[in-house]
Parts: sequence; C-alpha cells; structure tokens
Amino acid sequence: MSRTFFVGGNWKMNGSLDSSKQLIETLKSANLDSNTEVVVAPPALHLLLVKELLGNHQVKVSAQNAYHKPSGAFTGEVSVSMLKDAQIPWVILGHSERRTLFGEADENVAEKTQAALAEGLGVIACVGETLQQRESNETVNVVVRQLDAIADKVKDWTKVVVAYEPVWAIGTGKVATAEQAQEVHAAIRKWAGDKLGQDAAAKLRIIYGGSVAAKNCKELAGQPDIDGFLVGGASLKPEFVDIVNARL
Ligand code: G2H
Repeated sequence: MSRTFFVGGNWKMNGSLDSSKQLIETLKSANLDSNTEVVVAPPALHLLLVKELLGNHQVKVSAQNAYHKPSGAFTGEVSVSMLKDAQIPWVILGHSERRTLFGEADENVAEKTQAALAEGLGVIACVGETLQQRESNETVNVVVRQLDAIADKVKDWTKVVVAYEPVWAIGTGKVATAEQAQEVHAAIRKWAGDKLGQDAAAKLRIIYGGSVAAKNCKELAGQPDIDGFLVGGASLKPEFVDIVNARL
C-alpha cells in the first residue's frame, strides 16, 4: 500500500506578517517533491494571508486548533465552521501543547475531530506519551487511549492523519530514534487494523513529530510505518524544504 507522504509545518505561536510572507516566498521558490503533500500551519491571525499568498500552490494551509461549536459566546475561539467558510482545508487537533498547557482532554480532542470532519476538513490528530509514561512502559496504552477516544466518535478516518509526537521529543532536540518511532507507528497501525479494519489501517497516514530536522528526517522517513512528519522549529527555517524532500 503506497501512502502519499505528508509533511506539516506547525509554526506554533511564532512570527509576524512579514516573516510569514518570507517563509511562503521560500517555499514557493523551492523545488518540493511533487509526491509529498505539504501543509503549513501559521497562527490563526495569519491564516488568510498565507492562504492568499499560496494561491494554487502545492502547499496548503492548516489551522493549529479550532473549537467544535459552530458559533456563539466562546471568547477567543475560532470554530471549525469558520475554517470551512474561509476555505482552510486542514486543522491540527490535540497537539500536546493544547493538551498540557490548555487542558484539552481526550474527549475534547475527539469532539473537535468529529466536528472538523463533519465540516469536510482534514484533521491532523496528535497523540503521544510523556517521558514518565514512556519510562513506565505505558506508551502504547496512552496512545491507544487517545485514539480510542476519537474512534468512539469518528468512524471514517479517510481524512485523518495521525501525528505521533512523543512529548519528551517536542522542541527538546531529543528526537525519537527511528526504531522507537517505528515501533509506536506499527502499534498505531495495528490498533487501526483492529478498530477500523485492515483497509483503513493500510491507508491511514501516521506521521512523526518531535524535533524533526534535516539531519534526522531521512532515516525516520525510511521506516515502513512512518508516512511523513509534523515539524515545529525546523518548519520556520529553510531546512523545512529538505524535510519535505526527505524521500527524494
Ligand atoms: C512537535 C513539533 C511540531 P518540534 O510539537 O508539532 O515541534 O519539531 O519543534 O519538536
């Protein structure tokens, strides 16, 4: 089963209108592997600018979060319906920074995923364990619990990309080894086979996130169950192009 390689750039809460423009200019002038699906996720305030600058380019735009209710008294939130209205095709949900810093529980991530898919968006659904959980051999249990919560509400996973991001590897420079990542990706695919069926599991894209850089992406990309990356820090640098091209 060949799955289209998927690379997302999660810009997090970084940059300015000017630096966002520059990043898009760099991407537009680069030679990107045409077989890789690429999205960039700027801060919400910059989404429409980035979308307009990209036009019909291969690179598409993603939000970093959204709220599941369509509208109403939810100060500070942007809804999945608003993303649909603005033709933003992707949204990252359940990132560990949302879970840890903003108190999002498995249930919240699941209801957001359900709402985003109902609006026709693609979802990059993030899962991953903390260092303490890894050291107590709970990695697969944690990831399965996070995925089960989504699967309780979502039956069709065609437009879901699962991002496995071990929390201990995020922004720390401590990348999981290719073997560590592959082991968890294989466990996620096994979970998908049991829960969603073998066909859905074979088609499900499972991407890795956590200190991905030009220097480590090729080895990770060579693993059979690693279908791409969610990139934070390095997506703000020209080396993002090398990561997009990891399979070349
Ligand atoms: C993990 C990743 C992007 P970084 O959060 O989602 O960030 O590559 O900086 O570890």
